[in-house]
Amino acid sequence: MTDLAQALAALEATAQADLASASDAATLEAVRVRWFGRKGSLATILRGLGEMDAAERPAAGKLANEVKRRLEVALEERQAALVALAQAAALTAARLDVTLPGQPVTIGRLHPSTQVLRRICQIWATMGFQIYRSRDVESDEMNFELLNIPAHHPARDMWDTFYTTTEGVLLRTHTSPGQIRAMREFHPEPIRVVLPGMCYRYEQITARSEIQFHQVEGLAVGRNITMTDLKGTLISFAHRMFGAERKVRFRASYFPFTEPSAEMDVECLICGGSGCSICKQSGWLEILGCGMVHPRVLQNGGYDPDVYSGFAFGMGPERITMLLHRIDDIRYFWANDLRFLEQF
Ligand code: 2NL
Repeated sequence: MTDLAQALAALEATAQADLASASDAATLEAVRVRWFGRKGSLATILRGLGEMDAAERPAAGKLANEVKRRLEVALEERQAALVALAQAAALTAARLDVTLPGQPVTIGRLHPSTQVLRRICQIWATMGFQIYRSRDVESDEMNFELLNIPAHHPARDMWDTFYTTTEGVLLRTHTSPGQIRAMREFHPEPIRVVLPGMCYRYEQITARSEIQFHQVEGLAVGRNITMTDLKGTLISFAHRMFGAERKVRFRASYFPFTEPSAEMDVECLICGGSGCSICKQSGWLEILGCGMVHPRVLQNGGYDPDVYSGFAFGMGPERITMLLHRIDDIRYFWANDLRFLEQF
């Protein structure tokens, strides 16, 4: 009994010293296995109890269990202490000064073409034109045939149009095919729509022409719509877009899908009409193309040209953006250069 008590006291003292000196989780785990494991010293002693006299066994067992209990408590305390130490060390290592100023958040902005595109659509919306959206991938029939652009027309050349590998499928070269779709959807009701969207042309990229760009086209179809309606509506648009004081003029032009056709100029935004390099000394800037919808195109849209008439127009927001902001190279629009984009 005394031998056992001495052995237990010695074991406890050594084990406590071991626990106290374990300075990290791995060492502590090795200590735990050494003393508490199935082949550990405590287990060996507890197993020895079985061979004792029955009279001595209860007291010895109580003593051994007390030592075991104390050592278990000491192990748990040491584990908790090591976790706390590790946490404190991690916090010190990753010290954060919450009084430092924060990282400035860079706020994105709308692309200049998007800004102008939205302004244009906003004006048309207030004038009662409904925004209509249509697909970028079109059929040859919608993009050319139904718009009165016959097979031999130069615009249908391989070098002007992105054709896909599927026969008769292409990237729209203008938003007009969407107008055919709008007419076919709404006829025989009168319609007023604007169609904003991306267009594609397979051509040399230069300071003045890109292979993809936006277009905003508009269309009004109804009974008794005249060239006077076209002029009044477009003049009203120009005054809202560029200022009520700005002069406007129409010049005769040609488009396959309108007859008669015209182009609208506004007094130069830069020089006010006195002549400068932007307007090439003419005092005028070309803003859009327009005309009375060709009877064949009306027919293709489902409207009887003997009963219905309409006007249409098309403009390029990139070109208008360039004039408004004096941007001299259209390639900036797709260059993704923040020094350019951040100016708007
Ligand atoms: C331009 C000229 C124009 C149209 C587009 C159109 C559409 C249909 C019927 C008739 Cl469905 N016309 N669109 C008409 C005249 C001119 O655009 O220079 N755009 C940038």
